[in-house]
Amino acid sequence: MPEENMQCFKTLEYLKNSYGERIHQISDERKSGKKLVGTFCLFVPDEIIFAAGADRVILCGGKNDTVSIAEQYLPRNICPLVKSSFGSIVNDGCSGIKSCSHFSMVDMIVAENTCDSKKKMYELLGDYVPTYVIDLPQRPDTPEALKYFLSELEKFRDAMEQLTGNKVTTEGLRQEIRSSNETRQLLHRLYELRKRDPSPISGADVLKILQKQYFLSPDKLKEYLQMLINEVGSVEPGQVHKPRIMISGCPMPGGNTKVTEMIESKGGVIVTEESCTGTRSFWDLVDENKEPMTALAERYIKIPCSCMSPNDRRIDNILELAREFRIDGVIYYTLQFCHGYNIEKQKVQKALKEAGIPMLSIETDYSDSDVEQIGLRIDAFMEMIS
Ligand code: BJ8
Repeated sequence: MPEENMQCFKTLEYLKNSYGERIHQISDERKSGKKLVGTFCLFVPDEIIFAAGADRVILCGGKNDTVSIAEQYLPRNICPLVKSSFGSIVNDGCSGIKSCSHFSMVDMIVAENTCDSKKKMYELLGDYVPTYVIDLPQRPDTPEALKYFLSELEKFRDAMEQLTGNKVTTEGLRQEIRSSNETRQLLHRLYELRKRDPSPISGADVLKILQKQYFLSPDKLKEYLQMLINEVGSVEPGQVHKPRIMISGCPMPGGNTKVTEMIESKGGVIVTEESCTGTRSFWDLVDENKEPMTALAERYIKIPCSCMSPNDRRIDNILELAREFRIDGVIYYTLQFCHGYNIEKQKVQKALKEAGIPMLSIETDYSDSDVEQIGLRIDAFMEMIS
């Protein structure tokens, strides 16, 4: 956050320069025959990809400049995340817009059946990159759903074995589960520090590392997280209370920092995010005592994405986070044309009202056209909750 009395963390400076290093690592890996998998969603278990000896990068687009490329192929009225992602992949450079190098390096996309826009985008992406789709059951609380999801993960494991030529062993999966749980625990420690009042780190700074969570290698991510925790943990306790904000709703992939920065430039501090670039990505651990494939299926099917129905688990999580992080107000953040999160807003609003927690709803895209109008609404909200 570009605010006086906020710390500058060295870790985030190093993180800023991590892109080139990671690209070198990936190209060296590819030269030695290692496969690279691209993903778009939390429902794809990293553990299976790594246990097969492949690497992975996230392909979700958060930049506005590739949206116009996608609009040559896709309808305008779909969410900017899908358009930006698609635009980055199909961009042939003729438009003069440069896509990040990793979009052109993946050997296979591993997709999932979540929202309609993504499902249909994956059908088109198959023309550009081999695309494997995990079929996700969307009524997660039934025993049949778990059984079906487990069978889908088994098929996915087989597909990874075929791609890499490596066998996924039970021991390999156990090791990857332990490793991913270590990352989740580090993120819990970082979020524990955000419970202080005032928070020793801004939401904009936490977002920088969360946007790289599925881009960096797991080892590098752990190294950065540990460094950041050390730095944040040694910040002197501050005195000035700022309105404590929770963001809830759509993810904010790399390149998209608009609303986060606006909230914090208006005097609030984001202390937690109920989002896939937030707690949804790490809150639950995988049970290390169970048979690994079953444990993965049980953990991943519970992710409270709005593509699930019913999705009451999400409301419970929001209320729990609001209590734990002593939230003064929630900013409900949706991307335009994201029907799932837009419709679920009604239930979230009702639950927060009953709990006496104020909420402001912001629906936006990746452009700057609405910055002034959103700024005025955030100003009024801050005044109300201060
Ligand atoms: S688990 S939130 S990463 S699907 S914003 S593309 S939902 S129309 S990103 Fe997501 Fe997985 Fe769910 Fe998380 Fe569709 Fe909405 Fe666009 Fe979205």
